Amino acid sequence: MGTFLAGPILAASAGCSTPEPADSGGAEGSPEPMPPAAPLVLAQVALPYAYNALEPSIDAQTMEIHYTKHHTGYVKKANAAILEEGINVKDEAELVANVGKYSTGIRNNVGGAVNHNLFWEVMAPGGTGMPDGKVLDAINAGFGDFEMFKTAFTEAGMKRFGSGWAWLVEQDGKLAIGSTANQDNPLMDVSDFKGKPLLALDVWEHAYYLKYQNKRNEYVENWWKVVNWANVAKRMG
Ligand code: MN3
Repeated sequence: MGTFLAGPILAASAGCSTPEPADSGGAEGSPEPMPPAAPLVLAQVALPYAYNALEPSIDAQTMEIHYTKHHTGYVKKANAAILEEGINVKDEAELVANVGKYSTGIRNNVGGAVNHNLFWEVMAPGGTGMPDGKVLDAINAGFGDFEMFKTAFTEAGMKRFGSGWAWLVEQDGKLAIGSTANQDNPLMDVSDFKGKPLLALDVWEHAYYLKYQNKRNEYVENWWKVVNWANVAKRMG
């Protein structure tokens, strides 16, 4: 019997080594209990570049700790909580969109897993220069020009008190800027800022403190140099 590998989502599957929960009785009142579906396993994306590849904007030590400790931790805790709480959803999108039905641990750790998967992919060594084409058109239409967009997005990151994220999202074909607290994501039912994420900036202190200490503004200013606009374009509908 061969190993079934459908892609990176299954690469981290813990299905074989994880014991079944003791109470596998299925839903109450089901006449014929279905065999339990394999639980959702969230994957941590491979970092698309080396830890030092975003220097000098983001230092190698911060990247390594951020990826291997913080992000890995969120993914592990999310997957443990999915099993522990017996969550039965068809995919990550369904879980994110209904996260309010579950525990705070699910909300925080699933958010941490998903948000960082996006964060790594919207950065690239040396950045990709200015956005162009449909991204620039949408930015100009939404915010006036690129500088005005940059100012508004930076402000969203700077004004987020404590830990959270700044976002560029698509809402009904238009772009919007906002921020969320903690690990909330604009696709979550519980988020007070909603939309389809195109660009994300982590403004938790763990994302910048080793290099920038309390100077979040310097971190954000240097982060613009590593934005992967090509990926933002891919994400746009
Ligand atoms: Mn982080």
